[in-house]
Amino acid sequence: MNKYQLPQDSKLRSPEFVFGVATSSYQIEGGVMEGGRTPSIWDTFCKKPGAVDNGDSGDVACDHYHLWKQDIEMIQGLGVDAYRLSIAWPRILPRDGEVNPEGLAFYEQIIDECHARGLKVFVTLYHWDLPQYLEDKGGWLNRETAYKFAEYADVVSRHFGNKVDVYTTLNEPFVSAFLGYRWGEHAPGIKGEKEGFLASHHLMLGHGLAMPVLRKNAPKSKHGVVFNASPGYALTPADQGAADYADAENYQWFIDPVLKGEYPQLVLDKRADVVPMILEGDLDIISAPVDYIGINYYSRNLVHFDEQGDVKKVIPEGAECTYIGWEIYPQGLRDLMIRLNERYDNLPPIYITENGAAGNDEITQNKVNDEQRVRYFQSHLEALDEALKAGVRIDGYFAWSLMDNFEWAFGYCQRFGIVHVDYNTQQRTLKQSAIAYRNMLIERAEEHNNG
Ligand code: IFM
Repeated sequence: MNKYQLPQDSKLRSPEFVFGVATSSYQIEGGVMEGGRTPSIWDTFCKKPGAVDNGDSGDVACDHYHLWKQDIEMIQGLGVDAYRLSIAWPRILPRDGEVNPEGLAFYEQIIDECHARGLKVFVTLYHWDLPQYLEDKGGWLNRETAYKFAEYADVVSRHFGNKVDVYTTLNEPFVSAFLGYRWGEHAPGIKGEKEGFLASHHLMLGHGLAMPVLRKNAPKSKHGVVFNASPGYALTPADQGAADYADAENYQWFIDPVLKGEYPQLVLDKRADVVPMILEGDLDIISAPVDYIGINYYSRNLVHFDEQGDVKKVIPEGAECTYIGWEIYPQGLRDLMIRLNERYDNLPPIYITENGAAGNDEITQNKVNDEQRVRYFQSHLEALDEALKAGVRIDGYFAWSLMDNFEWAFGYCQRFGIVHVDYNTQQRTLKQSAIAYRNMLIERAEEHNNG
């Protein structure tokens, strides 16, 4: 297939629907010692023996720090409407309270270049690269970090103001809190049930504190937050409770405080032993109105109760998985959208801020035939169309990722890009999945040009 097919009557064909590509700072930039940047928790974590596959780190990554201009030209060439990137906090505030003009200038040139090329800019403030100096004071286990985050949001949004089309406070607080502070698989590598839940509350508090700051400094931009979400499914009818609990911990724990001003009762009851103390007023802060929520969708959670009554995830026998081992389940995207629409009376518009597949892609004669990823995108766009037809308001879709990059604890062996990166030469090559995206977008543009 050399072009994704969109159904004839689909809202995905409308020029208002935003198609984009996404990246994050630590995963692509490199230049970790340049431009006045100081270490983040990921620089520290990568140095821990065994923490990251193959001992990889983001030291060089895709060298986007130097190649940003050609990368933006490439993004424009894909025909997308928008680019979603993140800002590295330790580039902006390399030391507590010290603003780094060089860091601001680095992102400003990117934003300006995007606009000059007709691309909207979606900026995430926190995609996991917490300054190490804040981790040294307890990181997200320290309530003070939430206030530091609001200060950082103030510095960025005072500088860029309405120039950023869409601001995102946090990317995937589930992952920051639970992989970082509960299961120890991500930076800073802390393991503890109480710690994970405490970090989650402080992250959400940071989001809530940042919202009025962003609105004041950038009144014309849109503001929101991005969640990862994998809908739960019961392995057998007797496991429905497990699926409900999986939903509660996986995404309701993070979305409910924002949209309902409360934490889900299922988690409060089951995890009463570890749920943190929530101070009076916190939930009012966290539930400040948002203009949109972003959803990152990759797969589902098929679950059952084990003999101890714990919720366990399984991959059904024979299911097709991507290279990273995640089941391909496009129907989950449609179901998730419908579940969110049913659960929240005040659901704001949704952006699918990430969706994509990992591969072990090889390049032959300058071509990358990533046919599984092509099928992945095609089937997920169809699922999205079904959700739109079921009445869910979805305003945009971003492929994860623009290019192969540092896939956290997996290092560079998991390739999520629609563009292949040769890490020896930094050569970028459009994979078949990128060509199909571009061709679909060209067709869509022609349709509009022809009225
Ligand atoms: O690479 C990550 C990204 O940083 C956040 N969402 C999931 C992606 C794939 O694991």
